[in-house]
Parts: sequence; C-alpha cells; structure tokens
Amino acid sequence: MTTIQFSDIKNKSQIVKAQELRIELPSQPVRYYRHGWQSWSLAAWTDLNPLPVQKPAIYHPLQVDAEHVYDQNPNGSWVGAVEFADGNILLLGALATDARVHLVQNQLSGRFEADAGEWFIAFGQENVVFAEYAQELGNRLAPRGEIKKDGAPRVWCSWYSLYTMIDEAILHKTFDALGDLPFDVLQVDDGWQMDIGDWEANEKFPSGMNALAEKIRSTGRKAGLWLAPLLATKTSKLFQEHGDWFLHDERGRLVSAGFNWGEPVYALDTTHPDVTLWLAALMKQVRAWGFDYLKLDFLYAGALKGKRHKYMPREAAYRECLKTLREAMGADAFFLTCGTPVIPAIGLCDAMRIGPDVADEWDNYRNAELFYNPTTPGTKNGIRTAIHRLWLKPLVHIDPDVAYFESTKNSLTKEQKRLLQDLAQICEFKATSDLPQWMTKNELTELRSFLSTTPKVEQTGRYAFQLDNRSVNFISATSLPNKKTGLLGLWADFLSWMGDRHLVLKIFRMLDDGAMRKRRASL
Ligand code: 9PG
Repeated sequence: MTTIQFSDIKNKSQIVKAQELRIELPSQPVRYYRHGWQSWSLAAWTDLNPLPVQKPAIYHPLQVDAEHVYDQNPNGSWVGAVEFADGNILLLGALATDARVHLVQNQLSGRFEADAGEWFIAFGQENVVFAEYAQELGNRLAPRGEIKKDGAPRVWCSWYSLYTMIDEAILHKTFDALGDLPFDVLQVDDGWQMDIGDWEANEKFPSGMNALAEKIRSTGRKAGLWLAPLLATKTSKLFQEHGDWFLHDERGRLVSAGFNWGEPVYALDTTHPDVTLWLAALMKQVRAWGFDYLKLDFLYAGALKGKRHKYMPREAAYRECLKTLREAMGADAFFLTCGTPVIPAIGLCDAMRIGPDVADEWDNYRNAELFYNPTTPGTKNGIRTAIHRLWLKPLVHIDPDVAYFESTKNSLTKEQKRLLQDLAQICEFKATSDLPQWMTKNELTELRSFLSTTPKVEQTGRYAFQLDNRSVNFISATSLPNKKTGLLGLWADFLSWMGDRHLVLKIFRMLDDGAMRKRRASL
C-alpha cells in the first residue's frame, strides 16, 4: 500500500504506479464525485453518505458494477474526486483498466483488481484537473489519436419512437418521410433480429438486411444497425448450440448478465477462441450487408466477473474483445459503444453513450423514489449522468442519447425537451427518433434548425452554459432521492421484491408489448 501526503500533490499533479494507494485528505470534503462503471451507471457529485442500493437487484449486472454494489463507502470505477469547501477538487484516477476508487473516512483510496497500474493524482480547479486526467488517459489508451477524426454524424435512430415494433414497411415509410432533413445516418435499432444471440433478419424483414441497408443508402445516408453481440438468451440457437461459449463462475455456474426482453440474459466468454472467430465473422457479415455505423450495445456483458477460458482481469478481457470487434468491422466503420464500461473502451470506438436512456417522460416515481434507480430510462436520469461525463469529450464522441421535438407521444415540457437539445449541442452529438408523421410544421422547423446549426458553447459553471447568448442550466436534473423510511420504505421493499420475480417482469413485458402493438396499429 502506497501512501501519498496531500502536501506532495497540492501544487503539482503526479503519476504514481501502485496496486493500492491512499491519499490523506487535509480536511473534510463536502462532496464526492462517483463515476459509474458503464454508460448507464450513475455518474454524479453527491454528498458523502452512501447512496441507497438501487433496485431491483436482478438488474444489477446490467446497470452497475455488480461486484461493488454493496460497498459501504462512496466509490466508483477508475476515478473518484472530492470537493473541498473552497471549491477545489482532489482527483484520483486510474490510467488503466480494472480499478476502483473509494472514499474511506479521511482517505481517498484506489485499488487495481489485479496488477499494479498507474494512478493520476491532481488538486485544483475541477475543469483543469479533469482535463489533465483525460489527456493522460488519451496518451495511454488512444496514443495515436485514433479517435475523433471527423465530427460526429447526425443520427436518426428507430428506438425512442418505434421501440421493438419496427418492421420493413414502417421503416421504409419513415425513411421516405424524413425527406431532406439533414441526417447523416439512419440507424435501425433493436427489433430486427431473430433472437438475442441470433443476428439474422426476423419475419418482419422479409427482404433481408441487405435490402434494408440498400434502402437507407438510396436516401443518400449511411446505414446504421444495433446489435448486442456479447449477450444471448437461453432460447437462442446460439445458446442452444454453444452453451460452453458462455461465461461461468468458479463453481461452474452460468453467470447472469441480468434480465431484459422479458428473459434472463447470459454473456459470451470472449476469451474463448471460437467466440472470437464468431464475433469477427458477425462484424464482417454486418458490414457486408451494407451497414457502416454500428451501435454495439449491452457491452458490459464482456466485462462481468467469471472464470474465463483464458485467465485475464475482466476489463482487460473486455478491451481485448473490443480490439477484435474493431479490427473485424474495419477502421472505416463508425463504432458507437453503448452499455459499455467506460475507460476500457477509450481509443477503440468512435463514440460512446455516456448516460442511461432518455425517455418521453422526465422521471418515474417508482423507479426513482422507491427503487433509488438512477439508471432506468428517463430524461432526468439521462441528463444527470451525461452532464457529469462531459470531461470525456476530448477522448471520444460523447453520445448523450436522443433529443425530442414532437409532443403527441411525449410528456416532457418544452423546457425539458430544450435541455436535451442543448445537451446534444454541448456534446456535439445530435440524434433523434422522432417520426416526421407525428410532428407539427413548427417542430419540424425546430428539428431542421437543430441539425443544421452549431452554437458557440461556453461553460460558465458546473451545470451552467452559454449557448450563443442564451444561458442554460442543467441543475434541475442533478438531484437524487433520499431513502424512504416507515411504511413507504416497506412498500418500496415489497415492490422491489416483486420486481425481482421473473414472472412479474414477464407480465410487465407483455403489457409493454400490448401498448406497443397499439402504437404500431395507429401508424
Ligand atoms: C434496445 C435499447 C436501445 C437503447 C440502449 C438499450 O434494463 N436496463 O437497464 C436497460 C438499459 C438500457 C436499455 C435497455 C435496458 O437500452 O441504451 O438505446 O438500443 O437498448 O433494446
């Protein structure tokens, strides 16, 4: 264990190699910066109290780092920081994969899961300190400036309007309706595949994936496609034929990758040589279909704890897997990572989702107040985490998720939609899922001007910005709920216990599907 005195770093940042180190703090801090493990996990400045454990637990593998969810002290992945009463911060950040930072009483401490690695330590003004950390990360993880060659494309994505009810007819109709709106990419999201694990066109796409990409390209844009290549459900052919390709624990039990699509999901062991070949072939297949923009999702599955075919720290294994995917898809593909452990993906992808999903509602009472879950889809959750990850911008195109313009299927206020649009301008990553069929003339004009203008952005405070000459403040998205006590607490515990039952989740899924079918019928 290496101990660092605060006086040694007060005036100069340092890089120290250690497996474990701690810094004695000069005084009691007022806030802690916790950095969640993957795209959807919470990143925020919070007070020093432990946050209530988010619920339901069945989602832990897909929402947080399940290995640390019950840690008592404020903590986060790779990087942590404390803010003092005078506004200065002290940051401790790993410059390699497989590390965590904890605040333990009067010490900020960092630990690598396996071998010793480098730590960056700096004290001073928040934006200066984070910028230095980002630069050191870039030097190591993207040394040849592999990233951000051009601006990010402007994307229309099918998820946040059509969800899984996409089919050939509705997509063709939508692509036509988008007319000459200045999008660079039309991206087909979840819903085209046979099963999670079986990445072939399902019955809703009778002409096949080649034809779909061709249709998009005929509109003058790049074709984009969503896949979750590291996951599978038990119903998939992939799982049935290659059960031995999946991640197991030390005792030989299958590792859970969480629950989604009304089913439990499992993770491929990406260190298995046959899996590597299969993944590379899949990437080549998708490129051969004609898709040049790949949104690879649920990537955390490649970094779960387990007994791998080849022994490696879990995030190092994940980074190796990303190299395979990147090489197979080719340097000319645009690679967006989603649900990705953050630091291990730097230098290997073009863009990264930096927050949880937004939604057509600001917040959800059950998820936010009863389940303390800051990762479920919702606009407040999306903004909160993304606004705390802007420091990644020099390293990768940062995707804060889509902005909304239309109001027929949307309960966000005009101001809330505006916050999302402004956040997209700040991130310089502009996307929407809105259907022109649902939009008024005015909303279409707003969308067009959003896509075709680039305001001058200046940050004036932690959450405050000037966009051209307009002030914007994101503070309304940053608060977190307190733990419920008494009867309400018991009710929350009961609901979350229910929320851990497969049957209950399946019923919710069926209700969702029903609502979706209605929506599809109205199109
Ligand atoms: C498609 C979607 C969209 C979306 C992705 C991802 O349970 N969860 O915590 C959870 C989080 C995100 C999520 C799904 C489930 O959405 O972020 O853009 O592609 O998959 O299924």
